[in-house]
Amino acid sequence: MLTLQSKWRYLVMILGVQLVVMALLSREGYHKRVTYFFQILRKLEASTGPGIGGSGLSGPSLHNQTGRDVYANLSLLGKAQTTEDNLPYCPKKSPLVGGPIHVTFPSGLTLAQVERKNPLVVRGGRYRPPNCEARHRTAIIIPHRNREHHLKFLLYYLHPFLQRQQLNYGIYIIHQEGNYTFNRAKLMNVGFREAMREEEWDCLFFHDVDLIPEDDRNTYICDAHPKHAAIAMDKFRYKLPYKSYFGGVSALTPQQYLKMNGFPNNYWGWGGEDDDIGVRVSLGGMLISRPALNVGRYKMIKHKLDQGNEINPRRFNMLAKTRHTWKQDGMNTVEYEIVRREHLPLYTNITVNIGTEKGLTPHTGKSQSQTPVTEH
Ligand code: UD2
Ligand code: MN
Repeated sequence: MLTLQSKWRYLVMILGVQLVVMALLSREGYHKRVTYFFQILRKLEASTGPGIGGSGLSGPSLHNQTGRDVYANLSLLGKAQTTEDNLPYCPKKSPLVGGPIHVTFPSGLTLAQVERKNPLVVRGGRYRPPNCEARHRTAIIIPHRNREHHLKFLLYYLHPFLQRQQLNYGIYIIHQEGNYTFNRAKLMNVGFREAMREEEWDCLFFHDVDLIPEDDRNTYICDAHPKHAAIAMDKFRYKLPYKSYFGGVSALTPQQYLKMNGFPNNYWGWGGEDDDIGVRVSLGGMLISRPALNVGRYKMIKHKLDQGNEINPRRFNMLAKTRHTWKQDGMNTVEYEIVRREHLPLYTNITVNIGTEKGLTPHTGKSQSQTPVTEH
């Protein structure tokens, strides 16, 4: 038999359990409704813009990876402010950053369209957050020749990606003039000097033109040690190919870059220079820092070996000597001649004559990095 008091206790308990169950159910319903709402919103956005789909450019996805449109959230950036004084610092973690990005390569994309989709990017491919003072200044250095098609896609993806990270950034294309053998690492040395000439960047990203980041959380800022960002690429089945690998996309502060005497100037043609750079990191007394495997993801636009970038047969012999050569060859010896510097709407183009392995420039014979820069 229950006493009156225990009856009451029993009733109150039942009522409490009911209340908890109701609260849980309604919460789940709320979640469902919100998720459903966002699904509809995403579908609408995919069919009417502001994504590529909206520009009538929707193309087949190369891989069926889920993720959102790279221009999602861009409208939340705010309007440009007229007064730039006394802006508060941006939050340490940008509220605009999402997760995986859906990467496709539509056939009809033009640079003019990329420009229209990035109204806050100014001449030279520069940007700073309109409503807050950026905590980081990052320069992207891209070695380039005959890859305009890839460049267009990279710009399409990189601009909104960097804006969502609330960075003060600039994009530099270092374009090798002429048809002589390509030299990726030397172009990076040129990019370093020429970018630092323009602004006190606190981080430089050395970036292949054909690698598209696939996750918003891959933050384009520097670490305490040189960072290798492209650790998971589709071409290597999203795994690191080997432990000391340093190719594709890497990031160094100016101090780190100078500590290892920059990159080598003497790797002409394809291969080896990325491993040399990796060795320099440890010769400079530093370690390699990396993002998480699910974040440092990239898609490489498929391509063949370029004409003028044939495999360098001497790369293994050269690599064996890096520990003896790194102080004699690098940032302290780079010689080049600036041919053109253009502040274009989506990037700064620096066309450079880097000569051949026999030395600088058969045609002008000038001596180089000291040559006055031509402004256009
Ligand atoms: C790998 C590395 C790359 C580099 C190269 C060897 C990856 C993802 N990348 O790339 O970092 O170490 O091997 O040199 O594994 N480029 C031009 N025009 C040319 C040739 C090259 O613009 O005619 C530039 C462009 O930015 C390109 C980069 O140099 O992305 C590397 O050349 P690649 O893409 O032909 O070499 P790949 O994919 O084997
Ligand atoms: Mn490539």
